[in-house]
This record gives sequence, C-alpha cells and structure tokens, in this order.
Amino acid sequence: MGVLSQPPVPTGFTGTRHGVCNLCEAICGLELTLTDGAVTGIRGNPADPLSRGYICPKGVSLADVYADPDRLRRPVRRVAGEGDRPDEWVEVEWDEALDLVADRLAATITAHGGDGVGIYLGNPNAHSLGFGTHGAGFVRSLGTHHRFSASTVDQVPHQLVAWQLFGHQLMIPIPDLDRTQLFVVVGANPMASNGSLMTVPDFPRRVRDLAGRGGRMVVLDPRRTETAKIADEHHFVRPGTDAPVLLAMLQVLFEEGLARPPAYVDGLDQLAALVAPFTPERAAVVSGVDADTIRRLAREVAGPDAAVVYGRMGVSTQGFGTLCQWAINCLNLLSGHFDQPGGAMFPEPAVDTVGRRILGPGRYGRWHSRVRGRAEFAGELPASVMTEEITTPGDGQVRAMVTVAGNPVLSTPDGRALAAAFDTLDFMVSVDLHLNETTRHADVVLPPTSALERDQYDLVFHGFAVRNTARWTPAVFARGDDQRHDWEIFAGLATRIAERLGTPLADDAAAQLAADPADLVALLLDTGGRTTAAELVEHPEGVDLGPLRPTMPGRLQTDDQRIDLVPDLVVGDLGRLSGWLADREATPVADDDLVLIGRRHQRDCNSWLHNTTRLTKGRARHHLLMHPDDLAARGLADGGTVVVSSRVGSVEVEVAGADDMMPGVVSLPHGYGHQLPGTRLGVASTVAGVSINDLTDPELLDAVTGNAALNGVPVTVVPA
Ligand SMILES: Nc1nc2c(c(=O)[nH]1)N[C@H]1C(S)=C(S)[C@@H](COP(=O)(O)OP(=O)(O)OC[C@H]3O[C@@H](n4cnc5c(=O)[nH]c(N)nc54)[C@H](O)[C@@H]3O)O[C@H]1N2
Ligand SMILES: Nc1nc2c(c(=O)[nH]1)N[C@H]1C(S)=C(S)[C@@H](COP(=O)(O)OP(=O)(O)OC[C@H]3O[C@@H](n4cnc5c(=O)[nH]c(N)nc54)[C@H](O)[C@@H]3O)O[C@H]1N2
Ligand code: SF4
Ligand SMILES: [Mo]
Repeated sequence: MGVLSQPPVPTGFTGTRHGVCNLCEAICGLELTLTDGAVTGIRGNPADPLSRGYICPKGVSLADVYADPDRLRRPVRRVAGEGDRPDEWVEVEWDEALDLVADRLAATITAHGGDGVGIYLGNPNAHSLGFGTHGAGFVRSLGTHHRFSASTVDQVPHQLVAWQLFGHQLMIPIPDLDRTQLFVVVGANPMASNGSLMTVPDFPRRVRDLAGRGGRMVVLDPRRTETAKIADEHHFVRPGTDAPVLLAMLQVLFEEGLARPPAYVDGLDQLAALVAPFTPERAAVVSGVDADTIRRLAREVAGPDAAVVYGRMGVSTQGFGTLCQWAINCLNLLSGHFDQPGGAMFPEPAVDTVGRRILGPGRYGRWHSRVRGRAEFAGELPASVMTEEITTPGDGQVRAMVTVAGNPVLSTPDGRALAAAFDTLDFMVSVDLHLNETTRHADVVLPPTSALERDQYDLVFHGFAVRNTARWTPAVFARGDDQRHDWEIFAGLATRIAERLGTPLADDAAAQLAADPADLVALLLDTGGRTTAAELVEHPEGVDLGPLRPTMPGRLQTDDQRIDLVPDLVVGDLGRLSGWLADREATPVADDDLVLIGRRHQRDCNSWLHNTTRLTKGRARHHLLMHPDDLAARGLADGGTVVVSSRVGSVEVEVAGADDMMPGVVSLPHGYGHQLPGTRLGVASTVAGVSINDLTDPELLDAVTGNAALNGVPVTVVPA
C-alpha cells in the first residue's frame, strides 16, 4: 500500500469522514456524518481552502447515489424475451462478464478492424480518477478512430482555441474571479451550473464579494437567468449571434486605440484588418444588443480596472462556437489584463496535466469521419456523426459500441435515431452505474463503484480552478468483493482484448494498467514540486497553494513561445460568418421565427439523478419556457400542452409563459425524457418532461470543430 492508500471506514462505523463531491466542476470538499455505516449527514467542509464550506443541494444527494436501490452493483447481461415478453437482465460473475465482452469486442476487431468498434465517453468520466489514470489505456486497446465523447456536445471549441493560441488544448485561461472588477459572462449560468471551465465553488459568495469591492457583473444571454438576475447588467442576445458582438468589441478596441497587447503576441495588424468589417451597428441588427452597449462594454473591458470576459456553453454549443471562443480570448489578450490579477489567468495545478503531457497538446484532421468527412480533433470525431457511422453500411462501419458513463440517447442530437441505431449493432457494452435510456440497449452492463467507494484526486478540475489548491480524498467505504472500480474494469478489458488479438500488452503498458491510481497520483505529486503525497495525507481538507500567478510567456506551449492571434484554422471560418451576416442583413429574422436553447437547473445533473426524491421534489421544471407575447401570437395558453417541432422531430410538452425569455426564443432543459426500461432493473424515475435532444439536429455544427450546435435550433410551436 502506497502513502495515499488509506483504510475505508469499518463496517457499522459511526463518526465523521472527509468526502468530495464529484457531481459538478466545483469539486466541493465535504464532511460526512455516518451512523451505523449509513450516511446520515453531508455538509460542506469549512476548512477546504477552495470550497470554504460551500455545498449545493446536489452535494447532499451523494448519499442517495451511494444508497441508490437502482444502482447496479454486479454485471448484468440482457437476455432477449420471447414473443411479447420483455427482455430480462440477469446478473453474471465479473470474470464471466469481462471474458464475454472481450470475446465479442475482439471478434469484431478481428472481423472488421478496430474501426468496427465505436466508443462514447460521457461526462462523469472527467470526475473519476480511475478514468483519468486508466481510461486512455482501455480506449487505446480498441484501436479505433471511432472515438466520441461529451466534449463535442460541450467544450471542444475552448480546447481547439487553447491549442491554437497557447499550444495546448487544456491551457484554457480562467477568470481570476476573486480579484476582478468587471466580470462579463457570455452564455453561462454559474448560479445554476456552479461554474464550468472555471472551477469556482461558492460562486454566489464570490459574486457578493465582487459587488462588495465595487466590481460589477454583466451577463449576455437570451434568457434572464439566475445569474443574470443577480448581475448589474443583463442584455438579451439572440442565440447564435454572439460572434458578431464579440468581434465588434474587438473592432472597437482597434478603432479607438484601446488595445494593449502583451509583447509575446503576433498578428495584431492582421487581426485589426480581419475584425474591421464587424462594426457594433452590424452586430446590433442581428443580435439585439445595441451598438452603444457593445462600444461601452469594449471600453470597460479595456479600462484601467481588472476585467475578464468569460464564455461557456451558450457560446460553445452554437454554429460559431470556435469563433466565439477565439474572440473572447482575443478580448482578454488585448484588454491589458491578460495574465494579470483580476484578468484571465492560468492555474498551476499540483499535477501539471499540460506540462507533463498527461493529455497531448491537440491535433486536427489526422482522419475524417467516413460518412460526412468531419475532421478529427484531439483523437475524437463529433458525437453528431455517431448515428450515421453505425447505420451506414460499408468498410469501417461501427458494428459494436462501448459507452462509458454516459447517456447519449438523451445527451446528443437526434437521440431517438441513435437509440434506433444501437438496436442494429452486433454487440454493445456499457460501463455505467445505471440502466438508462442508452445502456438499456447494451448486451452487457459493467457497473463500477460510485464516488464514496473510491479514492479521488481531481486531475482535471484543479487545472481550471480560480485558486491553486490540491486535495486527496480516500474512499469512504470499502468496495465490496463483488464490486469493481472503473480502473479495474478498464484494466481487465484492455488486458483481455490484447490477449485475444494475439498482441499482449508490453510490460510498461501492463504495469501502468495494473497500478492503483493512488500510487500513480502519489508519484505525480511527489515529482511535481508543488506539494507532496504525504502533505495531502496530513491535510485531508486540502492544501492551499495560493492565488493564481502570472505565468506568461514562460508557460506557453507553442513552438516559438509566442501567441499567434490569427491562426489559419480559426480565422478560416470568418468567411462563413461574413456570408451568414450578410444573409441576415438581407433577410432579417421574421416575427414568427422561433429558436430553441437549452437550460440547466441547480437541482439537475445532466441526464441522471432524476430518481432521487431529494432533488426532484418541489415544482416541476421540465416546461418549455416562452415569452408571453410569443404565446399570445400563437394563441397558446400558459400551462397548456404544445407540440414543438424541428427538422428532426417533434415532442409534446407543457409550456410556461416567462418574460425572462427573449422574444423569439424558447427553452427546454436537457437530460429529461426518461423512458422506463420496462425490465426488472432500471432507473425508477417518474419525472415528467421530454428530451430536448429529440429536437436538436446533428446537421447543425460549429464548422471548425464539429461541436454540436445545441443552441439556436429553429423550431415551431403549435397547440397539441
Ligand atoms: N441539448 C443539450 N444537450 C446537452 C447539453 C445541453 O446543454 N443541451 N449539455 C451537454 C453536456 S455539457 C454534457 S457534459 C452532456 C452530458 O451527457 P452524458 O455524457 O451523457 O453524461 P451524463 O448524462 O452525466 O451520464 C449519466 C450516466 O453516467 C453514469 N455515471 C455516473 N457516474 C459514473 C461513474 O463514475 N462511472 C460510470 N461508469 N458511470 C457513471 C450515470 O449512472 C448515468 O447513467 O450532455 C450534453 N447534452
Ligand atoms: N446543476 C447543474 N450543474 C451543472 C450541470 C447540470 O446538469 N446541472 N452540468 C454541468 C456541465 S456538464 C456543464 S458543461 C456546465 C455548463 O455550465 P454553463 O455553461 O454555466 O451552463 P448552462 O446553464 O448550460 O449555461 C449556458 C447559458 O447559455 C445561454 N445561451 C444559450 N444559447 C446562447 C447563445 O447563443 N448565446 C449566449 N450568449 N447565450 C446562450 C443559456 O440561456 C444558458 O443560460 O454545467 C455543469 N454544472
Ligand atoms: S456545487 Fe457541484 S461539487 Fe459542489 S456540492 Fe454542488 S454539485 Fe457538488
Ligand atoms: Mo458538460
């Protein structure tokens, strides 16, 4: 046992233990109360140097995940029902299940090549240490180009721009929220999401502190969100039109001589020329944000006080996601506050995932998807091409699927078509805690241990945090003899597949897969120079490594240690934007046009946790939100049932009038639309609502990355 491995609580334990919440990017430190071995209390740990005692309602539900009667604890295999009888799920022993899965995947690879297997990696992987240390080894063992993940329905534009500007896909600048005086939020709702690509536990208090020191928050969003409501200013922006607004802010910086670039940037003149056509007046016409506001915001961002622009889901999952993220970075780079306290800064995590190349810097276009010719980025193809790669016959067709920690039937565009495609596969395996709308299509489900049963160190989110801290949290409960950690599943499968393919793993790969994540983390910490494994054991609440520090240009990962402001791959998309803008100017949006956007609620967690009463009690929140004028114009009744249709499909759902919506924009939350599996097992959710991804369109993409444009989907709404 290495220094980080610590004994779990004994059976029937009564007392307190440290824990950590892995349900969102805020990574709150917890204090658990246990009574006779059951979790009877969860609160935020006030001694945690990052989360400082904060906790949200989801954190408390970690106890429900542990005790969840719907959670799988042993592998299950689907046995097809005869006649009208539904399929049955039967438990199998671990060795039998792993052998079966390896046999079927290896047989597919032998018959059709590695590309015959596809894999989807879902969001919770980012929150699991075992995936961080062992996931890549498993994925590699499949030898497939058909790699998909939640990243391409989320943040891949951030990653591509970070790679192009700073030389590594994870070098994403983070708002120095605790020291800024102006926080401009574009398409994010941290009051509900608790922050993303900005690990910021206790966002509400940090915003109060911002106001307390005379600072301001400005929000640009098509909905007056929970964040907009506590902001100093909120401006409606029509979905998908942020790129002209952000470029117009850059245009103002150049026109008014306000740009204050650091010495290590190139391409300033080209940038000035490229943004010149994007005036505030033109942006105002398409976006609804008036030109004076755009000019004033640009001047304020480049003013003497520290300022930072932050953009998230709303400006990533849309048709110009890459251009939006690029423009935001350019604003931060030229404002005079880049890499300075209160501006956009780079965290220095104790395990430096960037410098140590735990993930590669990023690559683009090494291969293309078979059917639509979409480029790979960082080894992945867009989730939006997954269905066609399964259903289109020919060489390289996906015949077997693996899903790990995800529910793409509810999470990716045209989920209904994906579900139908899964049923045509030769074989499907899911590594997941639950039978859900996706894993119910699998032949075998392999359930890993849950958060409280495994060790945690956040390899990912310390790297995006508003303060440098480090924390090791050992498992609270022992894993049962009949359970496996995710890393044990990955190691078990990778080893077996390699054997069956007649290419046994090299010694170092085998050793890496056999190693306990705790030992791998200890090595990384002890050689990282910022703290040690022993220090983290001594301080289970976490170790404070201080506020963010200037690191530029020394930490740049680009070949010449300079930043090219105008990378070809990114600015190559400006022509498309110009064309689109000209079209919009020629043919403005009609009064009865409607577009659909998504929404998050504080007590939702993507597509799961809808089976806990703690999070689902209270007022229903699955409604389509629509401005009262839009309701009236269509003769719709507040609370009535409507049919929402897009190019892809239709859903029936209750509508609620909300003047928080921008006219012409409607909103549905994602992760709803549960279908009871109709089998002995399965998540017992009675939550109403439909899946927004029965409406989103796999054809609508950010052109550069192929990221899904989940926001701004044209829809019609009529009475049911
Ligand atoms: N229209 C629209 N669609 C969206 C979004 C949107 O805003 N609008 N958001 C997108 C975003 S940002 C994301 S990240 C995706 C998320 O969507 P997905 O990638 O599908 O992830 P989840 O819905 O979180 O996956 C839930 C499943 O993971 C399982 N699980 C939980 N923890 C673990 C674990 O530790 N190990 C394993 N093996 N399984 C586990 C749960 O049991 C559950 O079955 O949805 C995307 N879809
Ligand atoms: N409670 C809770 N917290 C979560 C999650 C959850 O499901 N529930 N999911 C986690 C995950 S996986 C992620 S990625 C993060 C996401 O974190 P955020 O990005 O903060 O979350 P969203 O609520 O999706 O915020 C997107 C905002 O963009 C707005 N928007 C939509 N279209 C546009 C547009 O075209 N332009 C502009 N300017 N705005 C637009 C929406 O109205 C919405 O307010 O949240 C994480 N935290
Ligand atoms: S804010 Fe996020 S990490 Fe913190 S308790 Fe809530 S869900 Fe967990
Ligand atoms: Mo996400």
